[in-house]
Amino acid sequence: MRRVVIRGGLVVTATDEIEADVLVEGERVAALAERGSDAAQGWTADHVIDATGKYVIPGGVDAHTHMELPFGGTSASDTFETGTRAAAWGGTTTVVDFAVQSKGQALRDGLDAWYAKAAGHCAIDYAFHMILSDVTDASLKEMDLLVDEGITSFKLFMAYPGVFYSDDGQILRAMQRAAGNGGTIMMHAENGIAIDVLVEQALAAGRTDPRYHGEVRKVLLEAEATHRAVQLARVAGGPPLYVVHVSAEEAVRELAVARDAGLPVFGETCPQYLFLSTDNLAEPDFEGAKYVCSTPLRPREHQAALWRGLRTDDLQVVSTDHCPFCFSGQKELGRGDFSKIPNGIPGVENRMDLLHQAVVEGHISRRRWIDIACAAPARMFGLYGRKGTIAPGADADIVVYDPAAEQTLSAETHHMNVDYSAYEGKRITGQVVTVLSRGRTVIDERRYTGRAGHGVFLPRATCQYVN
Ligand code: DUC
Ligand code: ZN
Ligand code: ZN
Ligand code: ZN
Repeated sequence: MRRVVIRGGLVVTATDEIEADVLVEGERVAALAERGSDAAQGWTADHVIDATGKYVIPGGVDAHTHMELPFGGTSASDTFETGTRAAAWGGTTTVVDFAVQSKGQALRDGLDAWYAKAAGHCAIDYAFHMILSDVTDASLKEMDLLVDEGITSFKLFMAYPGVFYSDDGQILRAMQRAAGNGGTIMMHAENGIAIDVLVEQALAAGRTDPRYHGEVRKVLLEAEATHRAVQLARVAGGPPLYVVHVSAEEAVRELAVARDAGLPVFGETCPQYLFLSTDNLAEPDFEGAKYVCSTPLRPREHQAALWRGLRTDDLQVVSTDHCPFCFSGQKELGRGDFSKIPNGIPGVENRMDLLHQAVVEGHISRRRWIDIACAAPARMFGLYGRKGTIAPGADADIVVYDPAAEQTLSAETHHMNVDYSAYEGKRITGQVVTVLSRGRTVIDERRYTGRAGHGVFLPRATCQYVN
């Protein structure tokens, strides 16, 4: 078995910071030992990685990506091959993508289509959530089978009437089923029925620019939907409820109230809500379209509440909602009608760096960085033990991170298959140097050495997150 030793770094996990060397045997972490200890000195290795002056951190777990998602008459521009390669460049070694059930389709068929898209193409390991867009007696029964297969989380939409939308009765039924089979309910919490009325009124009044996307998708309609989701989950018998892409202070408050009451309610936010704002949506010459996603970007004042939520554990996870569409030819479909701009922002490559920048700027601690980006998402979605930490027996998904390197984010240098960066020109202190995925070096001192097809499908346990 190949033995790799990573020497001289500061190992940072969600719970510890230790000056330790790490021994990898084959695909797993075999041991950690204090730097300079007899144990560490005694290790022989086929390959030694010098991590002096660097952090040694677990590979990132991005629990929210949309590779190749069909949306608004087009399709997200990253394939599993290009998207997972970009993830590796950014220090992420696991993605959990969303398989889609279309209206009228069996869950089995939607899921099999996703296995087919991903199998043999991924540079890093991957798992799936299942989007439910047609809650019927048949699909409720299928949920149980999926849980047994390691697809243990189900996303429902209170938004997008006619596409992904479920009404309150369907949501309640899916939640009841999850309460029985151990599944987690993920919720896109926006009142899409009300939003569609406001969209129609805005367009009729000639308000067609990208910034109106932000104006019609009101904070109150996110907060209302979040509140309703929490109450429905309680009525259903309390399956774990994970609210995705929380963007607004008022929504964080709803989660905090639920968590203070001891409910298994969780929240995710994304880098775009922490670093971008409605100012971006208002950029001239239709450039605002680059920042159209749902939930939408909010006025800058909301960011403080999101950072606070991450510190107080009212929000547990930062994922990307990576859903890239090129400006040219894709975002442009919405010129003259913001409702036709495909929704989504690219970011799978940028998450670990942006959150390290947040450490540098004092928003979160170093350990909290690893918690929200690695450990908590692994626990939340039943991957902990294998993913999200550096410990004997865990998969050797390890990043050597240089906290002092300076870089500038740009579409010219990123590896995502999209023609713009939402963070163009942003200066970041910190950079990924080397990445191991199950013991294999996929980034070697900023050279890509990975391979499409190295990544394997990860069946998941049910939620392991303990409040
Ligand atoms: N939001 C997005 O921005 N894109 C895809 C789906 C979603 O809910
Ligand atoms: Zn969503
Ligand atoms: Zn999403
Ligand atoms: Zn090397």
